[in-house]
Amino acid sequence: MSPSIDLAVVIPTYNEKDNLHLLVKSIEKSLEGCSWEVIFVDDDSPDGTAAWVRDYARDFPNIRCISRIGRRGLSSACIEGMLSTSATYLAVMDADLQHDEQLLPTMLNALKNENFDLAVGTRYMPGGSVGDWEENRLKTSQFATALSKYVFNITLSDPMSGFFMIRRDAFEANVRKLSSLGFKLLLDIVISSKSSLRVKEIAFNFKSRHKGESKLDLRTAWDYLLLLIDKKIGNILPVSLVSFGMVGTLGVAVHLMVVRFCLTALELPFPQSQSIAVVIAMIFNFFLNNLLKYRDQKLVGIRFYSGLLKFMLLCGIGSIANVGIASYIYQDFGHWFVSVFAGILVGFGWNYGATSLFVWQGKKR
Ligand SMILES: Nc1nc2c(ncn2[C@@H]2O[C@H](COP(=O)(O)OP(=O)(O)OP(=O)(O)O)[C@@H](O)[C@H]2O)c(=O)[nH]1
Ligand SMILES: [Mg+2]
Repeated sequence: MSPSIDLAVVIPTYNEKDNLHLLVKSIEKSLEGCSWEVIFVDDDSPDGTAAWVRDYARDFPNIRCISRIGRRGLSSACIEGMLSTSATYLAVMDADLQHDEQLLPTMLNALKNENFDLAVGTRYMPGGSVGDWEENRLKTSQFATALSKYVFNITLSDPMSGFFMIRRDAFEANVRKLSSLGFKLLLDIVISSKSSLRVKEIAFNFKSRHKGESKLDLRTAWDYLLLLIDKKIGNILPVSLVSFGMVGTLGVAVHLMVVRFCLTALELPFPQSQSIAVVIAMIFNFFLNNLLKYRDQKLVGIRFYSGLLKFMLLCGIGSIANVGIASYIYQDFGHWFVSVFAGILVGFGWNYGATSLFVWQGKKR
């Protein structure tokens, strides 16, 4: 019988193939003498990350890959990796060699022998640093950190860290409370556990990404905001509804501002003002939707303009369907509220389904 595994290192990947050889070799070296496995959780990277791992795993059975098709998200990937192992201790780290794998034994020792539940690699303690970050990124990270500390009263110095190790029983006790949205799994765990975990913070220097591209973008910031909202009021309102409401409210605000501007500043008649507002609100909506896609799913260059055209045509059909259905129901039942609501429902259903299928060809969340 093979000995049980002590430590599983879960590594989420999206287009990280060129970092993996060095990463695996560095982990092997730093965990010499421990019983461990590495689980890559890959979201169908176009660069062939998963195939690389499977190839490598033929000779090294303690390396394996979970391939998720049609799915995206760092936190949910890590959670699936963590749930797939029987190891007693679960570490999470990035694939791009920014985290210091030499700290893994220290973290393991803190959980095994010092009675801690969670060991966190922190950049914001003496001895740690964020490396060569630009001023802007540093300020954004500090702001996001301060926001989560303020809203949730967190004492951890670096709740945004993506480098940590947790006992599996502590993880399992909280896993059903996790939001699993976006990038910040540690924050999700800490808030969900209501600070009941004994935490050891260990300073480390965040290195520069070795190879490949960063996946940080506006979508990451949006997901972060949704995570905070979900953790605060998720038990009252589903976060997807809040997010839809926020985007919708912005669209309506733009629409109203344009109508007002056309009526008062340009002194156009109402039908023209309303038509201009419909077109501008549509363009705004397209822009916002595109901005909130994952970096590799955004439409750029010529595809941006052809996407915009498709979006407007499809939403035009949605509007016709909206008016058609509403008028049809109104004729038969004569109830204006039900008719309007049915029209909106059909129009929205069409717009959402058709644009995600035909504009962004979005299979992935
Ligand atoms: N499975 C999966 N992994 C992801 C996803 N997005 C990012 N990752 C991985 O999560 C880790 C962190 O992503 P990074 O882009 O390095 O984020 P970061 O370290 O905050 O940003 P940089 O400093 O710019 O590298 C990397 O190993 C990515 O490959 C995703 O949607 N799915
Ligand atoms: Mg990185």
